Amino acid sequence: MDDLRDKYIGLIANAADETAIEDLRVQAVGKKGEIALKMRELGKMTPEERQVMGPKLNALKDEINSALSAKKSALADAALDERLKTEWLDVTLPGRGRRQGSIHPISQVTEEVTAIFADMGFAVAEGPQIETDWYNFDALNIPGHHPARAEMDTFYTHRAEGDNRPPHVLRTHTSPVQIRSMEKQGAPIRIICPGRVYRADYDQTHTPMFHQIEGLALDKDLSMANLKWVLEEFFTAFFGTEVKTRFRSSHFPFVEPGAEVDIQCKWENGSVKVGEGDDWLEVLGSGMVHPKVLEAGGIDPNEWQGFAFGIGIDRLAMLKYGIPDLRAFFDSDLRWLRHYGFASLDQPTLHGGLTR
Ligand code: 2U9
Repeated sequence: MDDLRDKYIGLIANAADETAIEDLRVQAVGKKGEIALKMRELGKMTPEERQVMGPKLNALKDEINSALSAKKSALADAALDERLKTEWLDVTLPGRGRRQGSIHPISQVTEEVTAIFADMGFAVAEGPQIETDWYNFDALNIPGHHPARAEMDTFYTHRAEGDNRPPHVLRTHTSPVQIRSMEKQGAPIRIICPGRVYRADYDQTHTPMFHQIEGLALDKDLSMANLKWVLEEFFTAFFGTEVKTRFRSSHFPFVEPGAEVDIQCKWENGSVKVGEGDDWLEVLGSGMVHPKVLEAGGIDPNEWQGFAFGIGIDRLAMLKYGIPDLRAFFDSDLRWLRHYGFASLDQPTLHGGLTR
């Protein structure tokens, strides 16, 4: 028994790793190990011998088990020490700074415009960017042969060969959203519809995708006077200074009468200042909703009437924040975004002030 003890205590002391320890455990105290074999021999002994050898064998088994677990944890400690030597971490080092994103001027201006119109009782409505030609054109009093269809440089989707239905279009304005809202909600209604629109055009002042906000107000007794007040109220809040407007008669198929609206401005060293001077800058189109358009939206033109307008958001952002080239809006250039972007906590509210 002493030989057995010396053998295993020695082997355990020299074990190189946890696998060796496990092998020794099986060999010494496992089910078919040496101690188990000795235990089996107890059966052949006299009761007196068994009384002496039984407790001795158990004590030896306990001693080997303790030596095994002591060696096992010593090996684990040594392995951890070895790792800590190479994998140490200096917790006093300063953290790595993370770059903060910024709010794109178009998102910022959309929020600003929305906050101003919300204050005048307008809710936000949204709709699909891929539209049927009925919602994008026919419902807006632009029938199939109308020259406005060609003028709008529309993007058409592809139809399978043999499918003769008119193709869907990428909406050329957000007006289909107003038609859908009239169908769903009826009158009275007061909504603004911000969103992406698409026209096949590309130069310094046009991109094939751009952003509009259109407004629609229908009630029993609305007139151009209400339209003028709403727009003047909007421009004054948006530019933070009183802005005069000029209405010029104009034609759009979806309104009658129609008007283009200019805002008061001054040109100074090649840049424009809104709300000062004697010059005029065209910024939006508007008018009283055409009776045929009301009918297309399921609304009785003998009972209801109202006004609508459309503004380019990108244009508004360029004007307010002095951004020169429209194309840079969509280049995803991080330097541009850092320069013209807004802090994410700088959310526009009427009470917090809309400008930086
Ligand atoms: C419905 C009825 C009438 C919205 C209108 C315009 C005139 C207009 C342009 C301004 C700048 C588009 O982004 S832009 O190039 N928009 O000139 N928009 S009236 O009239 C509507 C819309 C929907 C149901």
